[in-house]
Amino acid sequence: MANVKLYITPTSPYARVARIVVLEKGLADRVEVVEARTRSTGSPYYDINPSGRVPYLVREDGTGLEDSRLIATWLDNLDGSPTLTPALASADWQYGRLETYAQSLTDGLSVWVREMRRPENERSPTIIAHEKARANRLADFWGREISHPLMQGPLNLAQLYLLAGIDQLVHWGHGDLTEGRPQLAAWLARLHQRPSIRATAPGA
Ligand SMILES: N[C@@H](CCC(=O)N[C@@H](CS)C(=O)NCC(=O)O)C(=O)O
Repeated sequence: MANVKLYITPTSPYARVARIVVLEKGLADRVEVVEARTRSTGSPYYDINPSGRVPYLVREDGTGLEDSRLIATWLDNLDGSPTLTPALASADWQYGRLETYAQSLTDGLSVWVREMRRPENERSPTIIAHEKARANRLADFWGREISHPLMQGPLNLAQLYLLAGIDQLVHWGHGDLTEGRPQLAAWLARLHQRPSIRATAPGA
């Protein structure tokens, strides 16, 4: 029976990371996924999570956890054998370096998508240009670094943040960062075959 609640929106890349972890760890029976109404004045969701952001997880004892990394780490540790959240400070710091670069791309793309969803006369060309340039620099970085064994090996959060960011951009019709980056495209196509990733695709 589901006694943990995970608040999401269907298109949030951060919520998607948490949803994939629920599926990958076989926790679908224990975690109820609830759609939250974000970004709307007076939403009842603000009484549940005052920050108004998703993902947000409420444990059996009523404790609420915000932030995809914290939530993913909590879920990954429930069975006592975490697999998806290697410590940021592990060995030579390569994992932490990759995860934070992946999150940096997704953070920037979220800002970009938010701007593009505003009515045209409310958009900031400066922010759009800034995020576009950042995304292109980081996409070049990922075009090279995607061959790193940690990105090609067993699933981890670095891979999930990168995937969720790239897919989010395509979903809103703002371009495909894998275009002209064949290794990145091949990596993404491989991940798209996983059931947890298909089930959580924006708009699925
Ligand atoms: N660092 C947070 C970011 C969460 C976040 O910004 N979520 C967005 C959706 S993509 C949100 O809830 N926006 C609603 C709002 O800003 O009110 C995480 O990793 O969970």
